[in-house]
Amino acid sequence: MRLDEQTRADFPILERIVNGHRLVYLDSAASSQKPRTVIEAMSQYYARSHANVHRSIHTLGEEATELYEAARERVQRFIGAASREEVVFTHGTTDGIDLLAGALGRTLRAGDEILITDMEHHSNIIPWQMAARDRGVAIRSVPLRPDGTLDLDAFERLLGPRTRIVAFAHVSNVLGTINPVARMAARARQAGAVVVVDGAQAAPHLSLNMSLLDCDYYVFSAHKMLGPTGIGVLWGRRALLEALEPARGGSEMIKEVWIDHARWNDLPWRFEPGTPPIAEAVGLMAAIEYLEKLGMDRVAEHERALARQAVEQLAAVPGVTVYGPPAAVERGAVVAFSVEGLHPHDIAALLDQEGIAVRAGHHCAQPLMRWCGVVGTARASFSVYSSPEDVSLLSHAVGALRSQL
Ligand code: 7TS
Repeated sequence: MRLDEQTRADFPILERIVNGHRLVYLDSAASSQKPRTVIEAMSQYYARSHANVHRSIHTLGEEATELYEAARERVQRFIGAASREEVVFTHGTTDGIDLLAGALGRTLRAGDEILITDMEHHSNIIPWQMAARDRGVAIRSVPLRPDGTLDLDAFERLLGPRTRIVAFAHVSNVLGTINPVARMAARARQAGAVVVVDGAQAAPHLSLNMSLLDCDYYVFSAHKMLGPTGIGVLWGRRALLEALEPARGGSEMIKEVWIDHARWNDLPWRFEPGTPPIAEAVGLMAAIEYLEKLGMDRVAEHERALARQAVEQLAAVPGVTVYGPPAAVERGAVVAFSVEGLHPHDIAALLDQEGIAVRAGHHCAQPLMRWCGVVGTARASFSVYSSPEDVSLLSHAVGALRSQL
């Protein structure tokens, strides 16, 4: 059975009728929909076990703490991390990069460089700009080749003795390009830089193993991988996390506090100040269980086939430009496109009339939009419940838009 046929009934929102049509949800890269098991796990948690974690010894406090830490272990196994101490809960990808930029930023000196790429989401640009600001630190960026892949020769040239941090996306949220993380990370680490990978668009779709990726830090969000909003994961190599001075403080991230100084708590809690997203951790655990039951290899294969179909069908519509690597190249579960003579927002608004949800705009990647030579694009993106019929409906609807012009 096809993956979408198996999963569709698990997602109550897909029963919705939008503007008189069956909902065709093609905006999973912005945020995926949630299976019933995730919704129920969170509701059960609130109905039965809620209390704050790591502070109360009463029964509910213990139960909530056990669930929260069980979620951490589930994440650890899902991403092939060496230990649970390496798994820090954040509020999402942006928050994870921001946490790192705040902490790593303190170690930067005038003349140091941060190397990013021209395909980054603003969440992997702005925190580094903030870390560089007022410190005399320069930001460099790896350009793209015409096919939408990174120019790896330029990457080699840009890597130098001053490069302290290299930060890049595993999968582009616009082009769908899958970057060679292990190869780039190995080179950057050889050059003495710390490697931060933005996995927001990879974690929902690819089988991950931190020991194979060879980077130092890896961040992602639960809400793009069938889980709830408000929680994300920062994975870091234990030795690096041990040495990293927290840049955010308060609450239970300490062991002992005096009026003028404090001793930090053990890993990973020293990076989790304040009451964490507990119900969200429970939801994320349910999302991972759901994905693991399907099998990440099967998920990747399903979404790859949909991306290929979308690239082929959309590119065949007259006046449509598809961005990113060609159909034959393995790519992530997003396909950005534009239609000659139509503003991306009009494309999205007209498709919405047919019940088809796509995102339009700059996708929080304005430098990349400049490279594409446009102010924005439309973008279709896929998840486990997306079907070949959804993609065909999209390409027919896009074709019809063109003929109405
Ligand atoms: N990095 C990448 C590559 C992303 O695609 C996104 C979100 C983020 C970081 C930020 O994630 P957040 O969970 O902290 O918001 N991308 C998109 C998108 O493509 N459309 O809407 C959000």
